[in-house]
Amino acid sequence: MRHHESVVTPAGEHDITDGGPDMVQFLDAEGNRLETNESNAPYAEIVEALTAEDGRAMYRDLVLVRRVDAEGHALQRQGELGLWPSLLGQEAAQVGAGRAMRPQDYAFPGYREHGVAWCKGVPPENLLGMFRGVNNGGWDSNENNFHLYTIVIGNQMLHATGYAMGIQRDGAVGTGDESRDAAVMAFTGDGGTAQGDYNEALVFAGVANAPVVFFVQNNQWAISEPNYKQFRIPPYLRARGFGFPGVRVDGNDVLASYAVSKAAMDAARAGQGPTLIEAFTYRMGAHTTSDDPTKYRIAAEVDIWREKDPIKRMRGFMEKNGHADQEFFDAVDAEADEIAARIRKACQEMPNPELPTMFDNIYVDEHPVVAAERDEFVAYHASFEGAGH
Ligand SMILES: Cc1ncc(C[n+]2csc(CCOP(=O)(O)OP(=O)(O)O)c2C)c(N)n1
Ligand SMILES: [Mg+2]
Repeated sequence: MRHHESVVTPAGEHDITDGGPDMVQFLDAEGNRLETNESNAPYAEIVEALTAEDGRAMYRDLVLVRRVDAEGHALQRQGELGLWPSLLGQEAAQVGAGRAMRPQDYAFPGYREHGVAWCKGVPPENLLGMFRGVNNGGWDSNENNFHLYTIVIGNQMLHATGYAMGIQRDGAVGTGDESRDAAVMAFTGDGGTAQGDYNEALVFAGVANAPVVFFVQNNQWAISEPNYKQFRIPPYLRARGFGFPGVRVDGNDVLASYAVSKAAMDAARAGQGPTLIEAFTYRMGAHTTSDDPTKYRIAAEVDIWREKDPIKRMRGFMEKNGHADQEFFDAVDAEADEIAARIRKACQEMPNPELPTMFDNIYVDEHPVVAAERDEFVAYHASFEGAGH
């Protein structure tokens, strides 16, 4: 075994902390800029074109997104939300991808993509309503080209491919007009790659040469299922079988995530078809607030990944290169506090919906079973009246 943390399984050796030599990386864990090598060379030009100001903007995104996420977690623990899926540890993967999208590009998220939502301009307080149970989504997908969260694992890959085929048919691919050419980014996790929907979507996308980038955040776990129970070879290598390129990128390195995502989205918009990006990262927290990961994973694994923290890494890079001073870092922290206070207030002030509205919009026409369930539910709630509830 190369690393003590490798897991040897019937499917071979799985290293859950080291992405291997194919992984595109520009910054090491301390924020040192890595030399050009075979894996990162195709993307070096994109990174070189970034300015110190671009770096500061990315760092700000990372910190603010982490703070929004921490607030979501706290609000759940205080009883204000029913559930919260944390993105802790995956900020760089998401901010890199999100920043590679243009306004006309469309994102199809799962349920953990708060960082992509942020980059697409969805107000963070709008993410909370669904998890508070006061609405079924909380934002207009077409306002920011950011689809509603999808809980059904892998389902959004089909939506994404279909949407991308629509863009093709609209003729908004490969025209050379930067404000018109569009592409789609579809987000799922390592577990999502085992779904039928995912595989069907990739078959269609490949055959149609559709303008879609599949962005798989491999955070090593699908609730309690580790990678080795989901696949024998990693997602980026499986892309070849669908007929398009696959790239593994360091998901904790925002520069790498951005560069690989930008190259893939530029290619898709230009009519060169899909790319599969596997962002190798780690879910630092629980699956959701309903989960206790200490039941199925060891603390040593989490400790190894803590060292690879995406914010620490970017800050190290900026400090080493004199791209930001203490005043900047303090200002970002202060802004994070303001946003946290704002979304907390917004959450607590969200009006409760009328009770039976959750039974609306299930069928176009009234359905007898749904109607019976609604009546039973309303009667059940009415039974508490006068009982102090
Ligand atoms: C079709 C379907 N099957 C099962 C579930 C239950 N479920 C919710 S999250 C999850 C794991 C998903 O893991 P992964 O794709 O790796 O994403 P992550 O949560 O790690 O971001 C499962 C099995 C579901 N929501 N949908
Ligand atoms: Mg996962």
